[in-house]
Amino acid sequence: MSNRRSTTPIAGQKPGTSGLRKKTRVFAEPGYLENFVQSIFDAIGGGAGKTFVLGGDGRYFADRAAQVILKMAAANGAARVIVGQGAVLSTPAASHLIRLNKTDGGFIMSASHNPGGPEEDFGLKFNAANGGPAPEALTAAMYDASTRIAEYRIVEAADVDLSTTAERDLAGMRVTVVDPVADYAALMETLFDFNALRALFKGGFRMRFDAMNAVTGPYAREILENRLGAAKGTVVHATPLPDFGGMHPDPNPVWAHELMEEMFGDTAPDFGAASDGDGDRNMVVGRGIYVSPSDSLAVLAANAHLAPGYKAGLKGIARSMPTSAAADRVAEKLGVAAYETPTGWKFFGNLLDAGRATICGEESFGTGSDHVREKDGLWAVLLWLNILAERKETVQEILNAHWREFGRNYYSRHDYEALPVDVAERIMAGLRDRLMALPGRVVQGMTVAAADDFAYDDPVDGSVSTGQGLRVGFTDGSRLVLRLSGTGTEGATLRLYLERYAAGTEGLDEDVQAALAPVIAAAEELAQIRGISGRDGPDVLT
Ligand code: VG1
Ligand code: CO
Repeated sequence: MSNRRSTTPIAGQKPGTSGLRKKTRVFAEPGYLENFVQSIFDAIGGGAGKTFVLGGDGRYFADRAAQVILKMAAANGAARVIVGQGAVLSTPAASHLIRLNKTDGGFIMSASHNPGGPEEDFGLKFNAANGGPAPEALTAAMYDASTRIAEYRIVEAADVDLSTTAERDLAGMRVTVVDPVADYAALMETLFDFNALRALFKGGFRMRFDAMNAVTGPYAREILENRLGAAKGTVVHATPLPDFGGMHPDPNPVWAHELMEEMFGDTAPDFGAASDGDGDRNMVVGRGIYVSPSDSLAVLAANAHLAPGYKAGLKGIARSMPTSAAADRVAEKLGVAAYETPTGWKFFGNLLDAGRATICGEESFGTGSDHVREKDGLWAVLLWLNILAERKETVQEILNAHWREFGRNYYSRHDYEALPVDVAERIMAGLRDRLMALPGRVVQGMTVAAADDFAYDDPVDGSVSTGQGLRVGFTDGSRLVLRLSGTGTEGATLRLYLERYAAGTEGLDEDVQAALAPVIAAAEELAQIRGISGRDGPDVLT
């Protein structure tokens, strides 16, 4: 029987900030997943003779999607697919397997921090041979293919047993089912001083890692509890569940509130951390102190040399545009280059491949390095632990010292979720139209220094990405940025990013929202988010 099935294009298969994300029921519609997977094969020049990695965060529908992807890989002539047992792989672990096995790329089934379940979200993204998310040119080619598709290929075969590690065969294609954790854990052992970390825990150091019923549970248990000797029970919500147990696996103070309560309570351990659905994000909390992701990036960059994997120093530091400039100050001090890229990890790939940057980060709880080509939640936690072990100080002491040395970039993101698309676009258009006239104007006592719609010229391949966020900078270093989310599946989410710099040594201990009050007021004056949307305030504040 022929492997070819005729089909017609389905509208809207356009990958966003990180792959294609839709409601699960949309992905489950007949032909939806098949069309997109074939569009990926078409965009990469076919699958013949190639090797791929396959895995995901274990969310609802992933078990069925994995079988479809395997059967389509076989029909497209792939030689081999390396699959995480149970079709599970964290995003950084998938990136590592792509690189370790020198494969042609990988399929990651995840909608990351979006909730999972039949009524929630599913997603699929393709990573290239460098282990990183497909760059814009490739995602554009996928979308283009999806608008012209006429047939897809799939073999008729029984489902492949993915429940145990083994070599299997699917219509002549090798399927290698691997332990999702082993190679990743081995990589971590090469980067961090596991002896020092074992000594730290042996000395009574206590931590809580909230895996939020998502993919990092088995990784964190193996590394923190089994290899490093952290007390049993250090990892909570450690079993990945298809609906994340109803949790919203987004590691921020709002969704990881259980961890926040623990860390601000009387019996708080020394260190707390949480991760997202697919394991690439991290939130870090000290006893009684929350570490903003932008500060975390800066502290990690400033102290990375304390971990064995980075003792030679950093080649450069890259951050996404809306991320605070705290990391730039570290780069300046270290005498290395600082890069500012659009939102989304795909823009760091070229800098990492070219050896221009070692550490990268985003304000959205993402940090990583050149060890893989994705952000990596557990990596960030281990680097923090390595730094704590070496400096023998608390998180609070380390942050205080950092701010005294570099000054403090007060920072917050205000999200307005599920706005009607036309309302969100009206707000964006209103500010965009006023940008040109803003320089020199005084708003809330601050003078606008520059205002633009961010465009990125990739210094490695010369590609240009426009329309990446509206930014207004003030002469005192304050800044506001407005952009639309590219990961949501319902309406439009508007993100307002706010920043104010305090050089110190006075004024380093203010309440963040209070410190940002003039910038918040300036944003409302210039963009009228509340005015136009009729909302009282943001839904989520990080
Ligand atoms: C969000 C974050 C962005 C991150 C992306 C994927 O995108 O802002 O920094 O790279 O999610 O992260 P957006 O377009 O919604 O702002 V993940 O952990 O969802 O893969
Ligand atoms: Co994620």
